[in-house]
Amino acid sequence: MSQPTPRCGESYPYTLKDLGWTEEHERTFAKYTGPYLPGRVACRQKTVWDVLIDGGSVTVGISGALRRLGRFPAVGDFVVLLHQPKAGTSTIVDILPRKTLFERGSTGRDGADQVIAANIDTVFIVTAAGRDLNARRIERYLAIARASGARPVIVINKSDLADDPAALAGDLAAVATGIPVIPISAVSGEGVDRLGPYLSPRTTIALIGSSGVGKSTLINRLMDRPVQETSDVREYDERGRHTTTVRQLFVLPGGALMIDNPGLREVGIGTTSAGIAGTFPEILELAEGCRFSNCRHEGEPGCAVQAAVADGTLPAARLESYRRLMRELAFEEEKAEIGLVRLEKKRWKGIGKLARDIRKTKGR
Ligand SMILES: Nc1nc2c(ncn2[C@@H]2O[C@H](COP(=O)(O)OP(=O)(O)OP(=O)(O)O)[C@@H](O)[C@H]2O)c(=O)[nH]1
Ligand SMILES: [Mg+2]
Repeated sequence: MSQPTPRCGESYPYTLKDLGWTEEHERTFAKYTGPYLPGRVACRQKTVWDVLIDGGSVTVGISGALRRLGRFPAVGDFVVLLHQPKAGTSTIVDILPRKTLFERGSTGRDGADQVIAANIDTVFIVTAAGRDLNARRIERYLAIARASGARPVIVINKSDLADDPAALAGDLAAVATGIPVIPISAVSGEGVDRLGPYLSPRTTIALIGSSGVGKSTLINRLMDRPVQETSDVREYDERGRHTTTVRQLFVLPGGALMIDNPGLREVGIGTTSAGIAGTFPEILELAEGCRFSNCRHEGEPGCAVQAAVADGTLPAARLESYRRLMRELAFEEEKAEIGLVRLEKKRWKGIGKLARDIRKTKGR
């Protein structure tokens, strides 16, 4: 192995099955005959990955081919390692097909860094009683969680700070139709047992939310020991200090796999409308009654959605939020299209150059 000691954490004496390895993975992996090992990515630090393997872990790099293709393994990925003990190296050479892919949308230029985690069953959208508890932010998180294919659960932490903890879930009732909303206190432990049904062995849960909401404090409580650093929020605006800087997967004592993430600064909506559709079901249902099938609910005649706002059935803030996310989606789609055109032009330039080089060689 290139570096036997994992950099992001401790050693992991787990079997592949404990890590969520299934028969389907086994079938996909069967084509690799030779010095190959399967594993699951627990942590990534810029150019090295901690990979959990049967009974241990290794810290490795990725093959040049994966790098050239821009295929960077994410935390939670099942990967194929080319294991060459004689040469003292082990390298990730492939990523097995992902069941779900959790991305934060296109907010930056480096697409690879937009991936939050892979193969997630459940996303705990963590917010906290106080300033972070904001319906618009939760709608946005719900849209990207739904787009990933994972099941979202809203966790309202710091219930011990609320004047009326029982009313916390009610604050999100309008935006979280059909989604479990669970108030807890990671510090006192109140309500944490209600997370139990989502923590079955071998299921993977990702924690997402703003910095300072208590994601790492929750991990420490569920691990029964301090595995992650935590730090106070700023008093004047209740914002966190971005204490966690790398994503990391932990195996909880009960056997569930949980990924702690750095606090998200911004969450883009990405280029898929599926998440938005699932987040605003009542608007989509109302839209069936609009006169025009392509109605954008922005003043068109015969708009059933705006009629619902006018008669008080639909809160105006909810429609505004839907419109904002749809506008963002249209912008992201346009950006992605421009990006594709550029890529295509670059490719044709490359092919043109290759053809000129061949002509030159032949002419000689
Ligand atoms: N009162 C109260 N404070 C909490 C609770 N959970 C966490 N905190 C405090 O909130 C602060 C931030 O907690 P962290 O766990 O570091 O927050 P985080 O979400 O991991 O933050 P980042 O790593 O920056 O993304 C710490 O001072 C915690 O002690 C809670 O249930 N109640
Ligand atoms: Mg943290």
